[in-house]
Amino acid sequence: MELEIKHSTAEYLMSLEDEFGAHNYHPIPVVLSKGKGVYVWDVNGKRYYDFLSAYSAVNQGHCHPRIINALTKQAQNLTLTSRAFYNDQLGLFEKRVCELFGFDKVLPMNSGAEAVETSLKLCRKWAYKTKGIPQNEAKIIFAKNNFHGRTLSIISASTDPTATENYGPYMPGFILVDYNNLDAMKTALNEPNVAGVIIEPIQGEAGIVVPDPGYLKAVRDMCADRNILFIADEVQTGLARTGKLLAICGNCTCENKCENNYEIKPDVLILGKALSGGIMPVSAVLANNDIMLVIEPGTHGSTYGGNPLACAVSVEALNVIEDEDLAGNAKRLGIIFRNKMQELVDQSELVVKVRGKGLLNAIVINDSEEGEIAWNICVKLKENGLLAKPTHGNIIRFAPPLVMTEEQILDCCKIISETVLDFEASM
Ligand code: IF1
Repeated sequence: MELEIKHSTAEYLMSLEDEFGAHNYHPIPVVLSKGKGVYVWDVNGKRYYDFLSAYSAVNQGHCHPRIINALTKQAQNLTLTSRAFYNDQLGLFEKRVCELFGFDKVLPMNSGAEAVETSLKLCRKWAYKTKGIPQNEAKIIFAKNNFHGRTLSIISASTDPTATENYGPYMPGFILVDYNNLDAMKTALNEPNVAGVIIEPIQGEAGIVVPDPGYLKAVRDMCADRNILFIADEVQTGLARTGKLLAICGNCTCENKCENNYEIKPDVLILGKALSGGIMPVSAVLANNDIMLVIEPGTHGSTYGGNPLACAVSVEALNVIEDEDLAGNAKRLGIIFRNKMQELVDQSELVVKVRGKGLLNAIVINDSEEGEIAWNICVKLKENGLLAKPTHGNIIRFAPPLVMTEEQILDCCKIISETVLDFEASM
């Protein structure tokens, strides 16, 4: 009995990670053992609102029953074949994804970073085979303060020292421009041999940075005018998170032109995270035939990419997004959330700004770059039953599962406001 209790204690489990795990994260001190919908429970049975959603991978809520059923049903039959053979789930997934997002073809991968890498390889190959850029001269434009993943190529375009230090030498052929600056983008687009632009419709890790209305559409149009690929990284912003199926919209099937329907259709679309509802790594790159078909058999792939288990899970994860109108719910609750946070901004000296779209939001704390105050507020939020984590020091990201109810979001706003104001009073 003694040993059993020991093995389940939070302290013991955290000590195991410290002793046996690489120290590549600094988690909030809570040990989770169960998740359901908008809630997670720690090993002591305490319940929390999950306001991070595994960085927007759990849009459908933890352990959604329909997606778990799809997982367990497929897991009884066939989980992995490799792409050396066909399987009876991949084509169904590809059809579903292409018709939902309006593209001719999809290339399935696993992590978001793998999908981003795939899009960069696709862009370069298209540049050489179709656009006619001289071999090894293709340039791809990234926004400063971007986050597209952790591979050596991707961090070669990062401006975040913590992501890049001591990882050189770096991948050549990348140009960096200020985000949300059309003049800077135009100058870069006029450079020779530019093949593509890869951009987050809202910069997540940078602190939920929403560009000015018209910016994305203007970049998209400048790319089209110059035969340069516009690559949208919707790994975090996609799949209903920002109140629409895609943050750049453009693929909206709804009649009403919502106020931020940018009417943008990217040349290449990157999806990940909630593409599986938080069950397993599933990512995808979508493009039309004139771009996707530059990749020929044997020139790109992955052991698990397009595995039948991932395909069955992903189809149901997409069905849930549509059937439960998660985009509409995110849009509606996001407005309520930002209004409540604006009330907190008005009351507090600590909170200087709220920003975001749908249920991808953040508050900016009047704090040092290190973000000690933001971190301590998150520890207090944890004690008060809500889990969130600062991004980039003084910014606290709030991204709950999109299955939240109005009652729950109001309860969370109350927890956040009371926690911040109590913390402020104690300073
Ligand atoms: C970590 C950040 C978020 C992403 C976008 C591609 C990827 C991500 C826009 C790569 C991944 C994750 C990675 C995770 C924390 C989280 C994150 F803080 F790192 F930046 F969400 F903002 N494009 N984002 O946001 O997808 O390979 O991870 O599946 O690395 O700590 P992945």
